[in-house]
Amino acid sequence: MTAASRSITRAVLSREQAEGVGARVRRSIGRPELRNHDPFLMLDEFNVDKNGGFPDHPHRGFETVTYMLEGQFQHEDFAGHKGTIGPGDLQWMTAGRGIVHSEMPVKSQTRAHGLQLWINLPKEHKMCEPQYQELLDKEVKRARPEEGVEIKVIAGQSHGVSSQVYTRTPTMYLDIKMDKNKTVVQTIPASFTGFIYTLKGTIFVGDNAFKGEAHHTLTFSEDGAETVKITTKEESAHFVLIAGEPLREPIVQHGPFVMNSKEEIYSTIRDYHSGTNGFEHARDWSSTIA
Ligand code: FJE
Ligand code: FE
Repeated sequence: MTAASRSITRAVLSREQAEGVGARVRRSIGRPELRNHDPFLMLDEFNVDKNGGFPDHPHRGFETVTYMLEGQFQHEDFAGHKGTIGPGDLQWMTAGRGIVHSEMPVKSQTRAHGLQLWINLPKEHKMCEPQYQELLDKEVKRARPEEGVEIKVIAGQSHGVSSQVYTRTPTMYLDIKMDKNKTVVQTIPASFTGFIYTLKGTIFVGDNAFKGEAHHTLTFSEDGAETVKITTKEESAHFVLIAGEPLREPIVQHGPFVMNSKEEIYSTIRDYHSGTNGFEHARDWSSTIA
């Protein structure tokens, strides 16, 4: 007997909205209907032309995972860390106690398209040293459970393939491409919450084949089922499956600062403005790419 699949509890369409400077995002997690899908704070599918971007801004208390689909993005932070990521590459940034950075498309490009996920950090990691884990497309391992199904294992495990990314909040992040008329059954830890965000095509999820079209967030039931079954019919599909262990801690968010209490937010704003407790480099810094 095969175990029951997680089912879909809701489907929410993400329409484009303005964000950053001249950027457009389809917000998945983080929109009013999908606030704080613990441990996830935000998922944006971004489209930025060469004149837009996300110039100098801070973060504290969580991680940002930037995954490029098309075009090139450059980043530069207040400690001199910089780089460029292209199609299929990813940057897993642990902001911890503090990062100030700029995230901008490479100017010669016409458009940069990708996903940015915000993962909350547990209390004991919120003030950790910042860390970057950068992976090029060719370094991300693939699972191929059958012909016509390709699973890029960005975080966690799929069909015997494990990601090398270190997660402080246990997270599964899979980029899945399926030809038409395929089925994949993915194992998910019973305690994880999760969702699918669809990029292209139409998929059918769970034992009752819930239909999900492009640019929708499909949230998983929290019933302890340890698999999710996904099928394609007449169309091929491309989507991401994201799941994680809920932290079950208080969340107090003030824009790019996410802490456990109001007092911690007040001290974060003080630290940012006075350049203390991790924001020392913020004192006279401005990026060269913004
Ligand atoms: C922002 C704080 C932020 N979506 N998608 C406040 F951190 C941001 C921000 C982003 C962002 C960056 C990328 Cl590369 C992709 C994103 C929000 O940097 F827009 C606001 N308003
Ligand atoms: Fe940022």
